[in-house]
Amino acid sequence: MGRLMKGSIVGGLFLWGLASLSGDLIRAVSAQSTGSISGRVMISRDAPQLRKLEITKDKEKCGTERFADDLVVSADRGVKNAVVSLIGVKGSGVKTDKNVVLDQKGCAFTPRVVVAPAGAPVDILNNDGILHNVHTYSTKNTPINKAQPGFKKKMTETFGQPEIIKLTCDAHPWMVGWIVVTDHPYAVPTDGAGSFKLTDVPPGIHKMEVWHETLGKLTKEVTVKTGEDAKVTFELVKN
Ligand SMILES: [Cu+2]
Repeated sequence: MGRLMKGSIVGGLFLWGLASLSGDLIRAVSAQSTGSISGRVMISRDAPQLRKLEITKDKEKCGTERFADDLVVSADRGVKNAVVSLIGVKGSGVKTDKNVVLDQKGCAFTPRVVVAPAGAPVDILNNDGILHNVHTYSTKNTPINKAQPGFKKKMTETFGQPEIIKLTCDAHPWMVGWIVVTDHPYAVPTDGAGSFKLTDVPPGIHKMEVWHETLGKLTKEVTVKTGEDAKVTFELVKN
């Protein structure tokens, strides 16, 4: 190998090393210039008794015994499927390249609540192999009312305007879901423990909102500091 070639390989490796180092540095700096918010959404009193749903058809796919999942509460009062978001904040753009997936599984929307960036494709799946009929109730986005026969495994829809959209199935009256369309990346549903985490939040004082389909809304103010995780607990009142 000639000296020149050897030199250029070494030089190339050096430059590559420098480039990856600067990439790491940029990532580290941007992580350091933001903070995060984590916490839980709780209910003010013990969970109410589960309500039994009446399954009237397609029992081989839908099952015979189902309980309502409009209010799912953990043993220590954490509320699942609430959406925590920042309000009045402009993000650095929402990522619309990844499809949001909403399945119809065992005659239930799964997950029941999804967050969808405005303009992002939402794949509505039907793996039950039976007729579902997706029906949305929206005012800012054009409502959808479409039959999805068993053979149609996927329908892709987009929602351009921020809005909380209720979703039902006209074939199975107990099926309810929600698509929360946002124009910023700071929105997330709570998990089974009622926990949430918002990351890459710009430092400053932010107004936060939690929404839950049966417990309503609550707002709070939070101060986010660079490199720190602000803790917030919401307590939604169940009358
Ligand atoms: Cu259905």
